[in-house]
Amino acid sequence: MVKILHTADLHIGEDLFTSLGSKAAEERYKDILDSLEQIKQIAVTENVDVVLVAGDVFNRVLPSGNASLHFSEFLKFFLDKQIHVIIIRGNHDRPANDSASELLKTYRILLSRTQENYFHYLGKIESIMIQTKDKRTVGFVALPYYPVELEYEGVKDAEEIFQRAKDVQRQARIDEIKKEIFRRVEGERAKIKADYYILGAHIPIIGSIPGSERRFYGSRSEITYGANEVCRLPFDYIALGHFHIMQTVGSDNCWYSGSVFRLTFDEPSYIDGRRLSRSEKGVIIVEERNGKLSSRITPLNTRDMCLVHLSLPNRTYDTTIINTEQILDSIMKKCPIYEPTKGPCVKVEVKLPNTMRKTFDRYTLEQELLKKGYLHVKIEVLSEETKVSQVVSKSLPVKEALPKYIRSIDIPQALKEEVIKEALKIIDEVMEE
Ligand SMILES: [Mn+2]
Repeated sequence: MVKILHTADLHIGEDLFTSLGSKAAEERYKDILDSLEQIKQIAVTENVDVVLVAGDVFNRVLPSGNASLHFSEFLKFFLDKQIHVIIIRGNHDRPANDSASELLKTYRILLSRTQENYFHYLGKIESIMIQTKDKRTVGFVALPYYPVELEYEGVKDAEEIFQRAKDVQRQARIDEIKKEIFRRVEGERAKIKADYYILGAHIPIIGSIPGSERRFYGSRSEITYGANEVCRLPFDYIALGHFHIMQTVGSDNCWYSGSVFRLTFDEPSYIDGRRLSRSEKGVIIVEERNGKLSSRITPLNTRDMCLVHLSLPNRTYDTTIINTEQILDSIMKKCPIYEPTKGPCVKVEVKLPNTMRKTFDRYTLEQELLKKGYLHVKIEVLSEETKVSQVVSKSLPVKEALPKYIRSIDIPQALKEEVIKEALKIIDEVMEE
């Protein structure tokens, strides 16, 4: 029997929480350790052969001593039990230049001969084969995150003059790179003779859900992939990393395991009291069943994060005294506290009439919510009268679009012309470089 635990995006690091108060920051860092602990237990209970981390072990290339220590302990736990650990390089693991060495590469040096056999850090398109406890063989091919700079080589000279030509050329260049990437992946796959084949990839796939509600439609700054390009590759299972929402892509054996805890309000557990089953956290167990690999989710218990929208109209509330109790009630309904020891983080967006803005006591509300047991409170006040201006047109040159946009926003007329003048000056300066 073959059993693999697929996880990704551990993002171990305190630096994620620097904007929080010290107590909340400490608790949030413990959330990461708590998830790592749960993963260890799942691996033991399920008796897995391999723990596959599909990229982004640390939150930054140079992790803190703490982050490094805690990952080392996590790693040692598996290696000592002769469980293979395979790590694919993610964008957060990648040093700024290729001559620099990432910390993950250096771990090998410290391992004993036995541990060494179970630690596999794959930083390029490469492959390894492992043998499971009952002598089945599994071939793993790595497709790490590919750096942005690759795309721009060779298109720089054309950049300023022919916008369209640039896009075409750029796309052609990316297509070429991708063709080469797939050629190498399939080459590595063909090199191995095994019972099963698994691809581990840290890549953005178009059409999947990165974190927030909307889908990912591509980006100009990185190599993106189509689900059909990746999931059709000849593998029994494709273990994806990079996007933080757990989801299948393209087919049943092509999964993003998602992050192991909620990093930001972009992956909320509740929106206005509605539980988002989509952003549940977990790891994926891939196992052999009836001669093929199938997958199932094992949940991780993580701290809740909620998004709450409040609208406070004039007539319900006195303009000078805001009924804090009433607001608290409504927030607590929209962001329930189920485990007092694991108080949720809550982001409250309050829509207020302009007349109430000055009297709205954000500080007291925050303090009251903390007293109720929330770990971290973020309050954003929006004025009801604020007009949201539309960005004019995608096809308009920036020097025309910007003045048009500035003229459409709600600021004094005299100021507008001033702002436009400054903006155009900056654009000219930037474009000269
Ligand atoms: Mn990533």
